[in-house]
Amino acid sequence: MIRYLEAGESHGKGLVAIVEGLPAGIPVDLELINTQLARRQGGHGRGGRMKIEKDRVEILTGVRDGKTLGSPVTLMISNRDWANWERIMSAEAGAAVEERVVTLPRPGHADLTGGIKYGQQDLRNILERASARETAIRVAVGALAQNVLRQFGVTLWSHVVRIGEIAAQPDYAKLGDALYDTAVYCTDSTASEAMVRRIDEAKAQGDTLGGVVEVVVQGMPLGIGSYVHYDRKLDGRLAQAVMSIQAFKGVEIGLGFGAAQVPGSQAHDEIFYEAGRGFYHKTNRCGGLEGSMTNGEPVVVRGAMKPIPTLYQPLHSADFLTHEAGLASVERSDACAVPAAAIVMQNAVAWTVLESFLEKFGGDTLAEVARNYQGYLDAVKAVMQ
Ligand code: EPS
Repeated sequence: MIRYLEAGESHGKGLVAIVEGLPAGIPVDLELINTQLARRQGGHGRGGRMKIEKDRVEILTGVRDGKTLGSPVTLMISNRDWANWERIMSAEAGAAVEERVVTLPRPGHADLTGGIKYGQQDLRNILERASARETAIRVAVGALAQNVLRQFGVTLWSHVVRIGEIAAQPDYAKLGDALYDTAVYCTDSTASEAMVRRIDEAKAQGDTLGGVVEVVVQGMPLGIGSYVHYDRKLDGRLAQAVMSIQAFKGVEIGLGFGAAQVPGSQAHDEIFYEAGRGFYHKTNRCGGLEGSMTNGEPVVVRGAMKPIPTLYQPLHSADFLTHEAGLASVERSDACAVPAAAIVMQNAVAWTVLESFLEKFGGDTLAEVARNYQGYLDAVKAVMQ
């Protein structure tokens, strides 16, 4: 129903996306998109590049008078750093490709395998696209999806639940806009202070830190996704969305890996019924997904991010061209981008949730989708009573 393509290099002119299939008549709140972009740039532990960039989205096509037209929507984010790279990254033959050449691949990055696979001599040609700079445009696309979802009362929040060895005790009452004014987007203020100290320590040691982030989707009606075939399963689609984010190495839904450690009596959510309210659960161990369909409870997804591979105290490497031993290349780095990754994951999940939502309720206009949605809610209500 909906799809998008996106492109862009980290130090190129900018990042672009073409989003196709959105219904006509969706109000587009640019502030919502730009707020998500600003949050992605924030969080304690970010490096020098974020002082250069001030990401704002530009809409080139598909929106008029503040509403989608049903035609493809083109989004663009300019790279301010382009001013410093224009000669080197130029598309024209004769670009200054002899400058800022990278030949010492970073362990854990795409550099080495990418260089071999794509037949390059300069590993810059790999890192430019592998860079997490790309997540800026994915956040813009996901924030556009959030514009659609909020028409139906679906809202998404993200927060940090672990940085390195410091784990938080989440306080879900604190999920809200004010969270993103805090240092590491963590709802546990004691853990938050410890995380800031730990990030400073890692930075001083020239090291980097990973962590775990969680996304909560509120307001999803039950029955989005499907159990009938592997590629309609919402669990699987969410896992793909999360694992497609740079540096993510694990994903969990609800209890996740924890469900493997407890007996069935503590792994599932018992079903209750109350006249007027219908069927309900008292717990949400399944993270809002049973049989790969939403069950009406909040959807809870976690992702694990490994530490960023660009270390100021670089790891051992070997030169791509001379094969001599050396230390991995480093220009600039973030000591910790886990808070930023929370925002990236929130928007990646928003896109996937919207895909499944529109598969069920899709139409050419917002009004048509709203009719389909309301008709379904009425049918659900009839069963509940
Ligand atoms: C990144 C390296 C750094 C990060 C970048 C991701 O870029 P630079 O080498 O220009 O300092 O700042 O992240 C972003 C630019 C961003 O917008 O998040 C990498 O190698 O993945």
